[in-house]
Amino acid sequence: MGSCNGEIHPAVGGVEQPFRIFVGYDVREDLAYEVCRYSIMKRSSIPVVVTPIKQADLRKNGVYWRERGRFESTEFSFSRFLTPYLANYEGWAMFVDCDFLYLADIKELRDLIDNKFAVMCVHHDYTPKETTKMDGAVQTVYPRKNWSSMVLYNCGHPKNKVLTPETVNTQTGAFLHRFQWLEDDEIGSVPFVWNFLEGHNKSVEGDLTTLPKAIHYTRGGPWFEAWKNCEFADLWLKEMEDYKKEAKKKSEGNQA
Ligand SMILES: [Mn+2]
Repeated sequence: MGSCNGEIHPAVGGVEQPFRIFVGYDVREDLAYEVCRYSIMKRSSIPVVVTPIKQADLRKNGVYWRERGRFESTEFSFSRFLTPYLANYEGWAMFVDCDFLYLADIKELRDLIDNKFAVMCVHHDYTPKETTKMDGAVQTVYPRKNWSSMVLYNCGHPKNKVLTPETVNTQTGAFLHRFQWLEDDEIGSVPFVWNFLEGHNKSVEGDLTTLPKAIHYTRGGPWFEAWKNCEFADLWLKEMEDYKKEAKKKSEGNQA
């Protein structure tokens, strides 16, 4: 990467600017959010700022006003597309669902960024087997399913100026989730291991390039009773224990 990195991740006053990560937040999945955030911070070798996208806050600030539809399985089904707006349409920022567990350094993903694209994500070819997900919300099937669950946004790209609060509040799910504001060649691809779908993607024995770098518990994760024995549940539960130990240490430190 070398010199071109300078433009993608500008240093201001000689200080590397943190990589901005917006995480979809749902009040029913607070612990999932905390563990996802913890898993990123713990392994990151670069400065990162993690910000939850909370619908209640967006409504209070007047940037989100659309009515919740029947097919929205989370609070961030649509608000995720505010990422370029929330990043002031500058530089690159990442959006990710809260039901991810990171197992690798986020720098590896950031280093895949290529300015010729407006967005970059895993190009899943995917039809889910379940008709319901998580706690009974209806599972819908559409092209580019799951592409929008982890997206690197080139927030300064002119095409992404379309993603104003007005657009995000009024456009259809198809328009937004299928990236219909973009041409196909403006949508870059990253390896599937960065959005490894639990219950769908598989690692190939002996092939290190197929080991997950970020597990996506898209059907529901161990923080839901019904999914406490899903694949990779042990990894998430271990991370949760580490997060809780760390949080306890911090709160004791604050009291001292
Ligand atoms: Mn998800």
